Amino acid sequence: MNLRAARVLICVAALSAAGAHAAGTTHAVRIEGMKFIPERLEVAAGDTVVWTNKDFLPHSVTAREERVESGDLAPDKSWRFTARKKGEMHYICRLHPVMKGVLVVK
Ligand SMILES: [Cu+2]
Repeated sequence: MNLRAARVLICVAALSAAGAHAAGTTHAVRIEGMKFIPERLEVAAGDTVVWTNKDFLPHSVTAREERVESGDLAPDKSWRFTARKKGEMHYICRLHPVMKGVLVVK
């Protein structure tokens, strides 16, 4: 086994150890073609959601009522958010308010 493979293995082991204690899993939402994909995502309280902008222009993840704001996400940038409050969080892209998504926290 080369050094790089060994490092990857150690890393995976560390992550699984951390996972045993951490409450939640991580979910991915892609921002592509002026859409949040998936548009509706169900997660458990304590889970983390990572939005990644795969478009060529900046976007945001904004839920004003919940005071959730990613800031402008440049192309290829990601933003992570840990969902703590149960319920539906409706969000938009502040720069293109036609873009809508909903995070359902159970
Ligand atoms: Cu946008």
